[in-house]
Amino acid sequence: MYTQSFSVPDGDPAAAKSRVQPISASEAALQASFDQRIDADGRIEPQDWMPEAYRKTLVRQISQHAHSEIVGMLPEGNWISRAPSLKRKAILIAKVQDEGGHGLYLYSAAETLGVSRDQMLDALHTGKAKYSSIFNYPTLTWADVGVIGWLVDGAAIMNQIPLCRCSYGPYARAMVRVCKEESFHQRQGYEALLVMMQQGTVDQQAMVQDAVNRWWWKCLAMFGPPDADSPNSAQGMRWGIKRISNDDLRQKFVDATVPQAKVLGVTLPDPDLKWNESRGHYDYGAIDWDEFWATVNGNGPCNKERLSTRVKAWNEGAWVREAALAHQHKQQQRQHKEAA
Ligand code: FAQ
Repeated sequence: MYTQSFSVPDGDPAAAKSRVQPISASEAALQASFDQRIDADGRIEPQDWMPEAYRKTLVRQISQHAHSEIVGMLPEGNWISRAPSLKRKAILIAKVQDEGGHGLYLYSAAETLGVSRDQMLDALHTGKAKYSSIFNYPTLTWADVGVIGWLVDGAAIMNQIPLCRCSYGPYARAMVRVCKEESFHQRQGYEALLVMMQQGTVDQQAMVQDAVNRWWWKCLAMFGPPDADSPNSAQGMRWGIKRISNDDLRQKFVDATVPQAKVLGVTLPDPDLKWNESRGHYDYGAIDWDEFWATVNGNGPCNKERLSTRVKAWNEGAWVREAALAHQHKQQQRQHKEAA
């Protein structure tokens, strides 16, 4: 159900060109060949010339995405020791581990743009870098773990499938594997909720509904500000980094999720949510953007806790990184000796 179209909205091909002004004849030629490749929906690879603004945009987006994956391990990681059965624990460990893996593919993709992992992590740990707003909310009950799988991973897949066709090769290729794994994450969450709703007690059903009430609006905000207030969208779409706008993805997510909520037997907490025959989509109510921006700017319920947990893990892992480097150094020395 999330393998929605990879289609790119039709647009004026001239408008698809970068607006960066060339500064010399040789740069003009490089810019022209870059534009041509973007217009032809081709891929840009690390060794290719690219405008500095394109590189910076990718570093920003890919590193934010990587940070989101590793900070995103924390809300669910809190439940590994409290999972209700061995089966649920095994699934949750695998899921949280996958998110760590996604972070690593994405840091590697960003490194191909000339930024180091230490620089990116330093930006995260000092609070300069953004990561997804959604991971600054608490996971109060076991039902939150199911709802994160169903709704948060569901929203993430909706946003990430178009990124498999992103113009930057290493990012696009990383996203193919990420999306396959996210699909399992979404399904395990939905299945865990289905068991609680269909075989659980009244209290368990109420717990699921409460979790849905708390996460629904936050998931809609995850897609980013409305298109009209999204400073990066126009250029990102011209460069083929973003393929579908924030609002269009949000709408796709609402349309895909309403029928799933019906099967599950939960109510989505929006009195304005109704099918609009003429639009062929569900209408939905107003998102609280003040609350979203407060969270993005560091004042959500768990921002401080998430960041301090990350910094603590980084500091406590210093000896592992040092030992791995020392081992690598020793092996290199041995290889040099053998080669001599
Ligand atoms: N949270 O102009 P736009 C996951 C910022 S992974 C925080 O629209 P853009 C897997 C935005 O950065 C979830 N900040 O920006 C998982 C920009 O600030 P800047 C992450 C946000 O880049 C599941 C400003 O607002 N996914 O969930 C958010 O064109 C379960 C203006 O916005 C990705 O990162 C937000 N929600 O579009 C893991 C996907 N939204 O940088 C564990 C890749 C916007 O100018 C458990 N990223 N901002 O200072 C993207 O697709 C895009 O970057 C958007 C934002 C759509 C997030």
